[in-house]
Amino acid sequence: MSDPVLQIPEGWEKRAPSGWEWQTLWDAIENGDHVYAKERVQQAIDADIDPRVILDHGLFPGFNLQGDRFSEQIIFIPEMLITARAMKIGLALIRPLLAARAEKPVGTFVMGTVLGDMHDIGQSIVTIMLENAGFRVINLGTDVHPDRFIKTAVDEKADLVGFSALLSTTVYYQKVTIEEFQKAGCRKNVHILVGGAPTSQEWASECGADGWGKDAVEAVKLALKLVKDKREPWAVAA
Ligand code: B12
Repeated sequence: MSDPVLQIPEGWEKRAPSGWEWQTLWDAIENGDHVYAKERVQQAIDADIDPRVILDHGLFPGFNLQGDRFSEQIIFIPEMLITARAMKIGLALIRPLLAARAEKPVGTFVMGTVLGDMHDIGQSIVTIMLENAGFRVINLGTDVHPDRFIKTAVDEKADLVGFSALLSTTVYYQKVTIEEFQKAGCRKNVHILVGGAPTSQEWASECGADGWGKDAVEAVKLALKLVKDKREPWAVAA
């Protein structure tokens, strides 16, 4: 069990909306108890709590706490993985609720984490927010080879493509993947966004992306702006 050095900061109780018992959900995520986390998220949904509130106030506190412990090497991969699994089960329950708010698709977005990188919590959140804003999102998951990004973008006639990377060793594949789009002759058909903790606006410009999203909110703003600026249409198959 994790060292109690790091705790959920005081004040979370005051920030979280009252009238619902959040602590048990924080604990379930922190301890990676995915069965109980799922039950509590479902109970929050059944209590008509806004899914964004469940994400921000229910899922993040326990996840961020474990994330900080992982960074401080107080816990290691196995503990972090079970917390990530509980987080993802919670995300999966709220995802359709947020997507259902959207009316008609504003564009098609292909999202994935680049080659060699297994981190997918951040890009899953961006996906949920994009769906909430009306995008049809095809999420390719993690460790995505450039060819797969290209094939999916072509097949789905994507308007935008997003590459997530969390490791300083894998951000390089954002650049490589953009170069592969160029070589395949389809860079002109899509807007490309990059994101993930080690990225920046400076990096986005350097690697030839059309934009960088610091977080999910920025990513959505940028995607909504770019989708209005049409790229060259995809060729229609004969
Ligand atoms: C969870 C986690 C894991 C989990 C991943 C589980 C999963 N399913 O994702 C596990 C345990 C598997 C893991 C493994 C490893 N990890 Co790790 N991991 C983390 C941790 C704790 C949290 C990452 C996260 O989910 N953050 C929360 C999300 C919400 O934030 P985010 O991803 O940045 O996303 C936001 C934005 O960046 C943006 N965004 C994200 N993607 C995109 C995409 C687009 C297009 C846009 C526009 C925006 C956008 O929007 C998101 C939402 O706001 C971080 C440390 C930390 N505290 O951040 C380390 C961290 C990223 N891991 C790290 C390391 C070193 C590893 C390992 C190499 C460890 C090891 N020794 O094996 C392995 C690598 C495995 C691999 N090949 O990928 C280092 C990376 C250091 C570096 N700079 O390279 C970190 C920083 C920890 C540390 N300080 O040492 N990890």
